[in-house]
Amino acid sequence: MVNFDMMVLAGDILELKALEFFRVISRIQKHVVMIHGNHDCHLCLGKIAKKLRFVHYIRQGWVNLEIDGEELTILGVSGIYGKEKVSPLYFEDKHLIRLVSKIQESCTKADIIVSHVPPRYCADFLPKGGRGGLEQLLTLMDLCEPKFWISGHTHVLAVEKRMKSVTINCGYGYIGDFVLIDTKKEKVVISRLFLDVVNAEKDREKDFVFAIRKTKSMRRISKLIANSISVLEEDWGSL
Ligand SMILES: [Mn+2]
Repeated sequence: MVNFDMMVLAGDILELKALEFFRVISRIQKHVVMIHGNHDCHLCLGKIAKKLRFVHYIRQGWVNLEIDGEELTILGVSGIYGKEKVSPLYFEDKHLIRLVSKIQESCTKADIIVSHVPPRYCADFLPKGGRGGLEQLLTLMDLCEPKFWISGHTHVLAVEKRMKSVTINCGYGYIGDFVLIDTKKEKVVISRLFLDVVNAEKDREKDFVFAIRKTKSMRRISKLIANSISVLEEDWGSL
């Protein structure tokens, strides 16, 4: 419905449905920048990005892309914050400190930052009121001065201006929330498509939690699914 040059996905993208996601994404043929959330097979995202040259997966770092004649640096922070949680879906202070020193060494400024969890007071409204953003992420805002900060996780579609940045929460993607950004005119449109979703949320949540409980490890289930992807790689070629 919309002509665009780049799609940014702010995490909680595929849960465990790697092949379905691959089928959709492989048809896009435009740059896709994605990070993982706390409901994603992160190994699958990595594999998909390796397979499709226009798809870029960032764990904690950045990519430089030329989009419609414009050089853009997009910095990504995957996962959510959790102290001493040994899981690839969480990051700790030490990961942020590592990222900050990498940025300082290379004097990197970012045009766009994408993180699954929003920074504090930056389009971080919670569905039942209050704010759910992470204070530590504001360091990246000071350092990189992004024009746009895109996040998700808190499920409330919102746009707020903070310092030099327009901060955007893209809300609940699978019920149709989306955001269009014109980087040149610095214009943002938030919108919702009304999709026919029948109580999908509870089942999806249940599937995901059940799969993790069964294998007792997110790392293990990610590996299992990612391995099934390589078995099916030949099928992917014919899609
Ligand atoms: Mn999330």
